[in-house]
Amino acid sequence: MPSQEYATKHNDLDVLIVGAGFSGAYQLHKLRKAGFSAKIFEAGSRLGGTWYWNCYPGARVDSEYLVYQLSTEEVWKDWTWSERFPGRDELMAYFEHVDKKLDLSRDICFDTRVMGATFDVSTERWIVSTQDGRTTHPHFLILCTGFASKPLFPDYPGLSSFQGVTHHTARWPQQGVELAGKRIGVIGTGASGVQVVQETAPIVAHLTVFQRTPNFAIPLEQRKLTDMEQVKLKEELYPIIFRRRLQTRSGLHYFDPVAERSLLQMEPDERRLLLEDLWEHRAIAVSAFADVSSDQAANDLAYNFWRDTVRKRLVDPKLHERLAPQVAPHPFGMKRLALEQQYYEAFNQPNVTLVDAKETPILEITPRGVKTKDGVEHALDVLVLATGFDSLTGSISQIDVRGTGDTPIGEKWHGQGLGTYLGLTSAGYPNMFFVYGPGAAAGLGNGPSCIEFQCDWIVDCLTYMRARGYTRIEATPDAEASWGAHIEEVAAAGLWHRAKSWYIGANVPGKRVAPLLFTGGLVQYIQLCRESAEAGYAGFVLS
Ligand code: N01
Repeated sequence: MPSQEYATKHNDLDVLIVGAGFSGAYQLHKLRKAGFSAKIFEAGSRLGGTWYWNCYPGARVDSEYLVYQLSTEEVWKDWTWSERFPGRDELMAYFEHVDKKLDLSRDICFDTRVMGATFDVSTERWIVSTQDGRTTHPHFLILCTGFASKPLFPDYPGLSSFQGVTHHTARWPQQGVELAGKRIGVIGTGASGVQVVQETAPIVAHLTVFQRTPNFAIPLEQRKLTDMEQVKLKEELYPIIFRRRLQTRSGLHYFDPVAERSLLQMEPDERRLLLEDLWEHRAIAVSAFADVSSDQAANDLAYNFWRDTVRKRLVDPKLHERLAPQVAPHPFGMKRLALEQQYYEAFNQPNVTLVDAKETPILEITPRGVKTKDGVEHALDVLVLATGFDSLTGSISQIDVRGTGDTPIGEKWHGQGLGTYLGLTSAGYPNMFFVYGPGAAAGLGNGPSCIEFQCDWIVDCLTYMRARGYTRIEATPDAEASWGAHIEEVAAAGLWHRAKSWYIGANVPGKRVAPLLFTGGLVQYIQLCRESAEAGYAGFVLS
């Protein structure tokens, strides 16, 4: 059926996309190219998704520019990066470039927060409502809400009584906050906290870092890029790099040479030499050995090497046990390893205090600052909440999404456990897809690799339906149950359950604890999604 006719017959809009980050932008572009009418509703005021919201000091991507971009030639052919790991401002400029090249904004409603979506069985359309009172009836709903769009706020008593300035890193004011010469407190030492600490330590009067669990941070290995090297890469390698992204476990452009090797079975001397060499050239690979994520003894070896290396950077021996403890509080790599630049050196500065919030927990926030259990009141001007997100499911369940059974999707997931099929859909919620969310190979590797695959899969699926006159698609409960069991089974082979991470929902008080993503890697994920499509969308009912 020609696309115009399809759109007319089924009234108004084919697809409403929620969210204008990497996934929303790419999804809109590919849907329009395939002849579907599509719009994006975006709560923020500019294109960029997570990069719009996370404008805190020091925000920077930890995936290399070569893979952390769209594979669309119109976009990359005349865009030049300045750093290997671009900062937030450069990423926002990149999104402006994407917008200009793909002419996206004409189909995006900014400052439009979607509050609810209900599937109308009689029309087979979604009724989508926004905060400003608008209602839209798309045939398909695609939630490009990412894994981290619902910030997690701590519930300390007195939080609102603080008379200084308080902001969550993911709700940092777009105009910035004056920090130079002030007394700053940072709660949380995940990737966001690490970046705030290393960025602000050199400029503030005093920095107090409230750390509950140490981050096992790894050097970022930043460097400036030249225009020439990018010209050469574009001429010779870019298309190969984008193809390669889908052939590797983490969506990167290289096969990790140590991914097939056992750290445990190596001779001690050989192990030591290899770890030192990796640390020098690509430190993150210390966590990439085949057995580090699945065997505690191998994991301990990687951790011990990391611990001893980091300790050498800390001047005060009292910091050793706090930042790089003798015994790891959780397995290495089972909470996301932040990539750092001079993070540990910040703690050597006289104006930086590390508060161990396990030993002396935060009791309350007072009008003057933060009070800890030892009776100390840490006086502050600015309090930074780097406390993370209700990740993966929270991005979707913060919207009141109801399918055929009138159950909000958050209630379904809280009550019955994570129900997704292929990390793309959920049974009982027809004509709805989500990208880079729960149940997918999201969050463990390079974002745009998984995102582009999922968005292309969805466009292919809608094209298939259009060609055959199908108007409704829904995952079967059986397929969903098998996918859920598979996710659990794959995760159980690793050490994931031994860390209180957002990968398993353990970072949110009261959240059901279970694997929230597919830990088998991108290649396997792609294969399983393709198998369903090639079998005429096995696991779905089409009508
Ligand atoms: O959040 P997190 P994040 N009292 O959940 C602590 C991506 N990202 O925003 O570990 C005291 O990792 C909590 O302590 P604990 C990346 O995928 C990427 O930093 O639970 N502390 C932890 O230290 C990342 O993994 C980039 O004991 C509290 C911290 O807050 C994901 O986003 C940059 C607390 C939260 O860490 C999330 O990172 C930034 C409480 N009540 C983010 N509640 C890059 O690309 C929580 N904490 C570089």
